[in-house]
Amino acid sequence: MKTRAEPQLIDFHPPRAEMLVDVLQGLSLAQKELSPKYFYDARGSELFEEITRLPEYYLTRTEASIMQTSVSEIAQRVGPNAAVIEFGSGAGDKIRVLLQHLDAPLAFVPIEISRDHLMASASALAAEHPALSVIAVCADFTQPFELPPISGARRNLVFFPGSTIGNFPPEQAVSLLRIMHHAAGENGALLIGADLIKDRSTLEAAYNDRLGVTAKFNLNLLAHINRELQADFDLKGFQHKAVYNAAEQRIEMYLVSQREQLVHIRDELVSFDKGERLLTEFAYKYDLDGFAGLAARAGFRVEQVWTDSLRHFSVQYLVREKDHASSQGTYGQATK
Ligand code: AVJ
Repeated sequence: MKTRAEPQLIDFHPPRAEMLVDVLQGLSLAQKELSPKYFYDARGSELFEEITRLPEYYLTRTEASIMQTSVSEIAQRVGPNAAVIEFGSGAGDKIRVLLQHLDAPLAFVPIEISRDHLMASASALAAEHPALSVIAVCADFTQPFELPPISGARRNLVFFPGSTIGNFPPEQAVSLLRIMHHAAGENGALLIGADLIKDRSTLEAAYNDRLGVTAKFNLNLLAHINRELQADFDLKGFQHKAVYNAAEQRIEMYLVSQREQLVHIRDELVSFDKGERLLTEFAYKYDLDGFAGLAARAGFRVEQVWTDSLRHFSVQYLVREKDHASSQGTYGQATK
């Protein structure tokens, strides 16, 4: 007999046709590109979990330690009876420490494109917190989607950890922050992880690990496209490359074509020159002023910043600026 209600699922999972159009569009640009959101099939999610445990990849563990030491202060700021809305909840590990410390949270709304991850983590959290109403939303959060109505919460807290904001160039980042500003609602707040600018060698090592897990993660994008769109990328024909572009304050990840080659994607042919670079990901790095500037453009004011002793990473508490134009303005797509 079932003793507990399963979490409610609201499904906006994008159809495969959308991925095909998006992939072909990216490959038709002079600088060919693929969206980093396609990294995360089942294998890609597994490889990312492996990345987070690498000695060079300081981001996840630094953020986790900041959360551990600051969670009481964060809970104090949030106050009682909050609804927590997590963008890109993944396997659902990051929310635990927060939910354990918040004062009687009312609802948890994870938004995640991988339905398997979403349902597994939503069910587990519902079981751990019987009083919490868990509403799982399967969606690509860079596209417009409707949040379910959450009644009775004193405040919405949007949670966006991991420096995933760094995947988006400034204009798109502001659009995404506006979507979160809207989701936070009146009196709402955003708790966000942002990776900080540091020396090149630390940054580049984090994206060029010795074991080659990041290389596998990058190449798996092609395997995902092969499977999902019946394409024939030769994974041995491309090599992983990650460099820090200091002028743009971002890591750039590429797959470099090892020879002249043709790739079929359904009825389309895409050609690569030898040495041609296919862009797969940006990971922007911030200084505190620069990030506050981005936040301000989306109607947020930075209320508190927590960092580690090396100032490698930041967790920031942003509140909605009263009467900011963007609360009524556009909060459309974060990508193209
Ligand atoms: C999950 C987007 C924050 O940019 O550091 C890790 C993804 N890419 N290694 C990042 C990633 C290569 C990660 N984010």
